[in-house]
Amino acid sequence: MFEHMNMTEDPLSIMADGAPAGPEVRRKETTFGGLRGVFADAEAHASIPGDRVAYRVAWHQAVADGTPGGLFFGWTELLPGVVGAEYAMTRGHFHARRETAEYYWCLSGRGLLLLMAEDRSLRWETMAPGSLHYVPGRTAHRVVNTGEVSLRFGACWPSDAGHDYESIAAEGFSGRVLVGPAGPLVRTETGARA
Ligand code: M6P
Ligand code: ZN
Repeated sequence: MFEHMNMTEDPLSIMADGAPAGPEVRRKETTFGGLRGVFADAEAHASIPGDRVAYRVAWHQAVADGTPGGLFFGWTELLPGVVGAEYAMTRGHFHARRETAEYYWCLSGRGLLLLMAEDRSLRWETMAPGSLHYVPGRTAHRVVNTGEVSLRFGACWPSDAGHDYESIAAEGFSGRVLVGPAGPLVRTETGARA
């Protein structure tokens, strides 16, 4: 008879909404107040209460940030919404260690994953339940919720990847996702594309 062999009191698990739970799981909420300068329409952004949650992240962090060889396992819930003509989105980032990659997978909702190379060339992938996305190294990534319900997605990235938000704060992404007459419209620096 094996009774609770190797079982810890407080195991790691994934909850019904896809979020990790258990020891070493951290959580962070990003409010609209913390996203100043991210949306094109500053006036529309200023009209949204600064304490309104834009998205929440939970991640399992078994090792210290920056440790080579480890992995972080994350989950993000991006609430639906529009700021001016632009859909709600994450801040987006390059990895501080530029060569490191990441997986994203969509759990619920609908959106677009913007992928911008260092030369600012932009492409995007549709996120829908079951979609899996490989973010290569040297590629900034941002998620846009183009639906009417929360967009929830999982993520897994190297524990030494780090986040570089400064490059995005300085230069932005080379395209924005706008509410178009027939659904989302991606407006790039070089022109509008559906
Ligand atoms: C995913 C991962 C995290 C990231 C989060 C929110 O869960 O990529 O590393 O922090 O999304 O994205 P951002 O950091 O761009 O706000
Ligand atoms: Zn990342």
